[in-house]
Parts: sequence; C-alpha cells; structure tokens
Amino acid sequence: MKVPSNIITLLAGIILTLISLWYGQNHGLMPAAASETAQEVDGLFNLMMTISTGLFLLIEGVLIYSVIRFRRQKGDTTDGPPVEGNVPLEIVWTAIPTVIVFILAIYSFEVYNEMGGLDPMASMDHGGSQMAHEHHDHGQLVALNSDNKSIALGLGASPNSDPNVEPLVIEVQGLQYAWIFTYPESGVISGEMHVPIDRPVQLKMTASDVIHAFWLPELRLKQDVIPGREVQLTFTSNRLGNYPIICAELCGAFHGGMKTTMTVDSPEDFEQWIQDNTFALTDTPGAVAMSSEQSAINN
Ligand SMILES: [Cu+2]
Repeated sequence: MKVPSNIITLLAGIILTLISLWYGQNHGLMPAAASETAQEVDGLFNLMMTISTGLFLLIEGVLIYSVIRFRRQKGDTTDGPPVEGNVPLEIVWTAIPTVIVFILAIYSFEVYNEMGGLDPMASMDHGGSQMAHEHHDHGQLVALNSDNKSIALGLGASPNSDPNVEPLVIEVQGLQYAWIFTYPESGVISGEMHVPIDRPVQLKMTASDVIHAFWLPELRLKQDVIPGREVQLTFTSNRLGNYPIICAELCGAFHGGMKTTMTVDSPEDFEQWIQDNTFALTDTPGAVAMSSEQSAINN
C-alpha cells in the first residue's frame, strides 16, 4: 500500500512542529532568570528558538531528502531538468519570513517597553526631565535634555511599575578595572552590589576613564557606561542569590578581570549588610568596605 504524499507531508509537518515547540522551551541555553523582565526576554528568545529550530529542520530536512532522492543515477551523464523559478513558491517563502519578522518586531518592542527601554528619562531627576516628558508625549523615543545636547540613555521605570514605590538608588562607577557601588541613602561604598528582593533598583552609572559595559546575565541586562554621561538602568529582581556582574566592553589589558557579584538579599539581610558596612565605615575613618567578608573582619 502506498501512503499518499500529502499525508506524509502533513505528518512530517506535525512532527517538525512538535520538536520545535519542545526544543524552544528546553534548549537550556540561558542562565537562571532573576527578574520578571528576564523571564519576558526568555519568552522572546524561546519563540525565536522555536522558529529557528523549525526552519533548520525544514531546510536541512529538504536538503538531505533531495540529496538522497534526486542523486545522480549510475551511468546517467545527462543534464538535470532546466528549472526556472516558481512564482507561487517564491511568494510563499517571502511572505512567511515577512510575517515572522513583523511578529518578532512587535513582540520585542513590547518586551523592551516592559523593561522601561522606551522611557529612560521617566524617573530621572535631571533639569531636562520636563523637556523629556514633552518629547515623550509626542511619542518620540529619544528625549533631549534642556541643553539640547545629551540624549537619555538606558532603561527607565517600567510603565507597569508602581509610581509610588521609591526605587533604591545606587550610584555605579566603572573604572579600569572595577565597579564601585555607592549607596547615597546610607553612604555605603562597596566593590560588590547588594540589592533587596522585589524592590525596584535604579542604577545611576558613569565611567571614569573609558567605555565599560555593565552586564547582568541573570537579569538579561547589558548597558554601556560612558565617561562624562549618566546612564540609567532600572530593574526589580525577584530571585534570591548571587549573580555575576561582568564588564562586557573590551576596556583595557585587564578587562577580563573586571567582574564582581550582585547579591539579591531578603529585605532583612539587605538591611544587615547596609548596617555592617556602615559600621565598618564609622569604626575606621576613611576605610572603604570593599566586601562583606572584609566588613566581617572589621566587626
Ligand atoms: Cu570594563
């Protein structure tokens, strides 16, 4: 009995779709997601992975099938049939990628907006914020400062975030080859970053020498840090743990060593850490607490 070819095509399509859907969720390529927006970024990545897997299997499958099925027969030295285009096929393989690109564009725009990427000036207290809001009202993505020179950089507050919740402000300074974190509320200065869980954090970042890039893989955030400019990064972590902070811009000979840790603490542990490092500051005037281990020694 011969199975009709359209049944085989349908079965192959179903199997291909199921494999793609499964692999899109189980590729295991991403580290832990430590925030809601990181999970949304993963949603976008997983969709792209699903589509790519489907296209890979389809194209490679047809290629391998054709290599075997239409290979040269023994003793056949004639030319192959002259094939000159196929209009319906060309329309289909142009239309499908167009639709895919539109879906991905809209989806990624949505995720970027969720992250606060479309309104970097939203919670900035610069003199230019009024101007920035005027521009924002007209739907412009680029906000000008009052001096009309600097353009807002970074990620502001998510449009979904509660405007009544004050974010924890941390000043981040990138320099060859370290990150320095200053907590203006308490005066703590540290070489590693601690943040409380479930509270919005607003990083105000500058570089003192060359361009660095502040990369938090578990938050799916990466932001260039530029000398002479303030760059903002706003996020809320929802997962306790230690996560690497890595410089992702080749910034000199020891760029590879420009790493530290972000610790997401419970609110109590965070308060404790702030207190420990504040004591370290007052006990030995002028001393800078570079790590919690060091402050433990000081106590
Ligand atoms: Cu660097």
